[in-house]
Amino acid sequence: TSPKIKVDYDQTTGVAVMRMQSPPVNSLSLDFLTEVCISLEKLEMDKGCRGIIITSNQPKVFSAGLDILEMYGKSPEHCGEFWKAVQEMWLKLYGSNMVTIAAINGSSPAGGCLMSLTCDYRIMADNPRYSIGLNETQLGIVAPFWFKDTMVNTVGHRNTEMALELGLLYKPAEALKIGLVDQLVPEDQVLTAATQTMTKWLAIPEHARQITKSMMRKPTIEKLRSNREADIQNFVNFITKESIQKSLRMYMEMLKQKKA
Ligand code: CO8
Repeated sequence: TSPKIKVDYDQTTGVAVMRMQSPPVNSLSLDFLTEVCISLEKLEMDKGCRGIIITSNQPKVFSAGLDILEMYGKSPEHCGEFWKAVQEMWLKLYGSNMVTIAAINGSSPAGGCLMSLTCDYRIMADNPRYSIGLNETQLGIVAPFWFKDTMVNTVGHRNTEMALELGLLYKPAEALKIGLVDQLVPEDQVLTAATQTMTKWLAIPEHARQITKSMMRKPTIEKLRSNREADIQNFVNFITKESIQKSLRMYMEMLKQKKA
């Protein structure tokens, strides 16, 4: 099978571009998450690598979020393994010492939004057809505490409360207004803008920046790190409930109908 992640690492700048290329919509399957983590580990081990830009090679979509098929009709064991991989990706990205920038060149619901929220900076294509947000409640599921925490750390309590309860997906202009993304640029300039921003961030004394990032994020990271097993158990109990499985099925049918 072809790689779901393509990494272009430029040794002269110390910047890697991570391109997600898992057709059709870069949904975060177990295989995909595993590949992301392996790519990140490789980059972390390379002492010369100082920054990562995450973007999509798929048209119109950054990432459709967690692969719903990994949570539907699967055994508790599988769900547990899947959830552990989701945790792992978040821990790696949110806790990364490197400068991370999301170049959001398409829609980014749920887990896709979470992925971009783990970055230090978010640049989105200014295309009103795209949207971003934690829309979990619309699927009848509940964003876990660490999804919520990451959102609160970015847009504050009130914006998060409203966004999460209503499962809001924001158009780029609205996302910019609440600080869910930091910058909008024309679609063909997302990567250029990300590269420019990266240069600015990498000009800051590295050690000071890293300690500061860690200081800001550590309490949120520790909260999950010290509760991983319970969080997995919680997810498995929730997602395998008959009523939740039914919600997921209805949501998938809705996605298909929208298409027809
Ligand atoms: N998982 C699996 N398959 C998906 C997903 C997904 N997340 N998203 C889309 N697909 C499938 C579609 O069903 C479709 O399949 P098929 O070709 O067989 O009909 C194919 O991908 C293409 O999708 P679309 O035709 O819809 O493509 P568009 O380009 O029109 O739209 C979107 C792209 C905007 C990404 C759209 O597909 C979409 O809105 N997808 C759903 C996104 C979503 O709601 N994801 C939520 C996932 S849940 C999550 O991430 C966090 C869960 C936290 C768990 C908490 C529990 C305790």
